[in-house]
Amino acid sequence: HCKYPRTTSIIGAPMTFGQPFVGTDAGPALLRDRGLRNVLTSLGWRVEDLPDLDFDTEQVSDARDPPNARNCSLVAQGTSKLADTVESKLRKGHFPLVIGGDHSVGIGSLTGILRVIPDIGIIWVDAHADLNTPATSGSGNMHGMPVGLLLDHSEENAVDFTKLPGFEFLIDGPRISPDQIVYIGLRDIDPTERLWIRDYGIKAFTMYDIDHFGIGKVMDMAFEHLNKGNPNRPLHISYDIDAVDPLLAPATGTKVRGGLTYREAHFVAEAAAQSGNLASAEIVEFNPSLSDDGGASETLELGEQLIASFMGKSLL
Ligand code: 5AB
Ligand code: MN
Ligand code: MN
Ligand code: MN
Repeated sequence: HCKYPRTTSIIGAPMTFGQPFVGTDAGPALLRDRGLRNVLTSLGWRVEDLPDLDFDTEQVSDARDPPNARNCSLVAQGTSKLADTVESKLRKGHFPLVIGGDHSVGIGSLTGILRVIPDIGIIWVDAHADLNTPATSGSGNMHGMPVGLLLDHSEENAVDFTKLPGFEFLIDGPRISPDQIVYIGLRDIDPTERLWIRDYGIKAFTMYDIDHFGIGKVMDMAFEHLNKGNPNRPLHISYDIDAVDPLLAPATGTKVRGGLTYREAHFVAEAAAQSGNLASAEIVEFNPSLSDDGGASETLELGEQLIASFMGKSLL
């Protein structure tokens, strides 16, 4: 059903409000300056390089924003725009490539994708599960909630979106079923997240599993899970750069030691591309201001290379 050559739409989503640090808004511009467009064209893509979404706002956080969902009205405003953009690009047959921004942008990307492809299989590459809700989050930071907000919860865990100013668009929005997502690279999980991963039976490959089985076997098992019943199931990859070991990717806000090696990080991206089923992708959580210049450019260079890998660069 795809038209060749395929077109990818670069969607810059310079969101900072999902976490406390300024600087996560710099990702899209810096990756463009490095020559992202040429990386993609050299892989054979037609490229639509859109202007960054405008999340710049004079509006201060709504006074009704609850403390357990910080800056919720600003996150809602941005993610609602992003959802509409992703939806419209997918409807045109484009491949949305979302560049964050903090991981709260996942709320928008996933909502947009689910409106068009409700059955999308999701590969969530992250040190964290991002499965909190305002009721469970210890930090109130919404970059820890994209999966938690969109999951099709049991009644007792359901999120009350009427208490989250701006998020009315999620009240009747599409949801992720627990068997629709797999985690890769987890190593810092909050107590309720752990409980829910077990209770809902979400497929999760932690760093322990990667050490135990090797990344090749882990990705085989991830696809086996997602492709049960449909070998051609469309897939989305959400790549949080903090999945990678902080020695290789220091310019990010929530570093956790013991992450993916350089080759493991690439293997995950290459395997996603090799599946032939990738329909959209997102990479998030660069924060060049949280590292020295060397660390910042090293992290961005890695990000660019990972994008090349999941957009189809092969070694041979
Ligand atoms: B990230 C933590 N679970 O909820 C929380 O970087 C961290 O998008 C969230 O994965 C990390 O604040 C969010 C402790
Ligand atoms: Mn994340
Ligand atoms: Mn993370
Ligand atoms: Mn992070």
